[in-house]
This record gives sequence, structure tokens and C-alpha cells, in this order.
Amino acid sequence: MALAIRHTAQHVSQDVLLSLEGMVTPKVPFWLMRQAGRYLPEYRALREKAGGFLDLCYNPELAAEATLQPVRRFDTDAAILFSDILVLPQAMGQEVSFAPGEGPRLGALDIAQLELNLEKLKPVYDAARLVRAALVPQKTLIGFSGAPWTLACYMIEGEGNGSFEKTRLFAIRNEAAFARLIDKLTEAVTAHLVEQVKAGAGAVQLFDSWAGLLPKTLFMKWVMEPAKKIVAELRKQVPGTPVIGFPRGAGALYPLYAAETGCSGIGIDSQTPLAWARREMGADVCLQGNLDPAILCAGGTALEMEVARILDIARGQPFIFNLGHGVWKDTPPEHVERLALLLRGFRR
Ligand code: 1CP
Repeated sequence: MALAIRHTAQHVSQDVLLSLEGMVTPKVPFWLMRQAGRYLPEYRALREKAGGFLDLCYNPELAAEATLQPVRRFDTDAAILFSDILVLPQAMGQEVSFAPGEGPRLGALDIAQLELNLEKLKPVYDAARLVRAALVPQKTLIGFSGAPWTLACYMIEGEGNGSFEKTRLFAIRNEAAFARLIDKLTEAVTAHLVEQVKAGAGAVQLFDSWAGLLPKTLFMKWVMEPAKKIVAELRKQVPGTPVIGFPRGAGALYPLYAAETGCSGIGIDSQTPLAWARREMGADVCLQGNLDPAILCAGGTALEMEVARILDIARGQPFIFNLGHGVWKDTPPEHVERLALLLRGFRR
């Protein structure tokens, strides 16, 4: 029960944390992946002011403001720290840039030379401290990191192309070198998460956005094993930290991931049937998800019906409402307002 004691002592009944402990709160708490970002006019103005996307990430005051914008507008139960998964490869010495209107670009990768310089990430932790100080005690600050496999995809590929063929071949043909990369990343991810918790994050999410590209044997090596190590080591350093694992696209491997990693919560993608996930994973683990971002973007009756369907499944179980992947940039903010209204009006 160490977990429950820590939370009641440090956090005044945050519904997100209670749900991650396995409790069924009267309201279903919610936040959205990519709740900050370009679909919000106030974010676009802030980004303009900062210069580039990375300038925004490394400016504690502006990053804190970007984090708080959706919380203010939609009264979400959690703030997710405004940052990016690619600040970690950058702090390990690889070049990272974002050209306007394009995705990320990464420089040449030298695995032997990678070394985490935590000092470079100090502005990220400063932003977390500012957010925690500004949030009401009932709201949770969620820290995050990319998981080693997903980070390796960007680091080897040099860009995000959705299929990451170069990375998948490298992991098979150069297994020893790839294992060294994953080991370094496992350590760096853990250190990055520990610092975010120390700076005020009440829970952390591990984004393995490209987990679904791997067959089971490789999934076990590059997704499961690192996640297990990260959860165990994080809890050694900051006992009781709730971790939400998000192995997007894990499909039939979701239940094994939930059982073996020891995550407190599991992010379910939109393609995975929620009722199936609940049946297969038992009632202890908190599920999070899984509204299709396209349905949120479209709004209207499709949105109303899908939200009702998800809430019905979530009724008697620990559950955090979220999307199955990030908010699309063309999403009308009014659709998110409608979603927030539906969720606030729902009682179990
Ligand atoms: O302003 C802009 O134009 C930049 C757009 C943007 C934003 C708002 C990027 C570039 N990153 C972010 C913020 C971000 N990224 C957050 C902030 C908190 C929030 O959710 O509100 C988080 C948690 C991330 C995580 C992230 N970055 C992931 C994992 C989640 C996912 O979407 O699968 C990944 C894969 C990235 C890489 C990345 N950063 C940005 C883009 C466009 C991408 C995807 C690149 C690609 O593969 O196409």
C-alpha cells in the first residue's frame, strides 16, 4: 500500500492518480494526448513569440504557459508537460531540428558517442516546476518520455516516416549495436523521467508510438524489456511513481505488456476494442483511451455516440478518458469543448 500512502500524503485526491491506483472515481478523469498544440490559436500565438518549436520547448515560462493553455480552456484533469520526445536524443548529443511546417530532422548518429547531459534538459524540469506551482492541487502534472524503441526509430531514420524500414533492418542486421543504443536510451529515459517526477510530475507516460511495427520476438526485446527496466528502476529511485505505458499498435500483445511491465495505466490506441482490452487485462490496471482523433476532429453525432460508448464500457472500472493518439491539428477547439462538457456531465 506504499503507493496509496504516498499519493494521499502528497496529492489532494487527484482523480487521475486515484484511477492509476485502481480506484473507480465518481467522475471519469480526462486529458488528451497533444492537448497543447497547433489546433489552439493561443498556442499558435505563443509559438510565434518563441521563434521555433524547440525554442518554445526550452523556454520554461513559455513551455509552462503552453502546458497550461488547454487545462484552462477545457478544465482537463491533467496537464501534460509541453516538451517533445526528441529533446532526449538532443541532450545525448545528436543534432535535432524542426523546419517550419515539416517534421523533425536528426543529424548523423554515432552510438558510441551518445552521452546524456542532463544539464541541457534543466529548462524542461524548470517548466515542470512552474506548471506544478500554477496547477490547483486536484490536477495532475504528467511527465513523459519517448520509449527507447520509438526514440531509436527517429535517431536511426533521421526523420519520422511512419514505416521506419531502415531502423527495423538495422535492429535485425546489427543487433549488438542496436542493443547498445537501446541500453543507453533505457538509462537516459529513466534519468529523464526521474527528474520530471522530482520537479513535480505526479505520473509519467512512456510513449512507444511505433511499438506496433514489431513482430512479437522483436517486441519482447525492444519494447517489453526496456519498459520493464524503466518502470522498475524509476520506482527504485522514486518509489510509487505511477507509469502509464502506451505501446501504440501493440494489438494482441497489449495484455502481456500490461502484465509484464508493471505499469499502473495502459494507453489503448483507437484500433484496439476497449471491451476486449478490459477483458484481457483484468480489473486492476487502469485503462486510458481511446477515442479516435478523427472522430474528435469530425465532431457532431459521431462524437456524441462514440463518447457514450466508451463511457459505458468504462463505467465500473478504473479509467482515464483520452484519445487513442494525439489531437489532429485541424481539430476545431469547439469539438474539444463539447467533449469536455460531455465528460464533466457524466457520473458513474
Ligand atoms: O508547433 C509545432 O509545429 C510542433 C508540433 C509539435 C508539438 C505541439 C511537435 C513536433 N511536438 C509537440 C509536442 C509534443 N510532442 C507533446 C506535448 C504535450 C502534449 O501532448 O500536449 C508530446 C507529449 C509529444 C510527444 C511526441 N513527439 C511523440 C509521441 C506521441 C505521438 O504523437 O506518437 C512523437 C512521436 C513526437 C515526435 C514529433 N514531434 C513533433 C512532431 C510533428 C512529431 C512526429 C513526427 C512524425 O513521426 O511525423
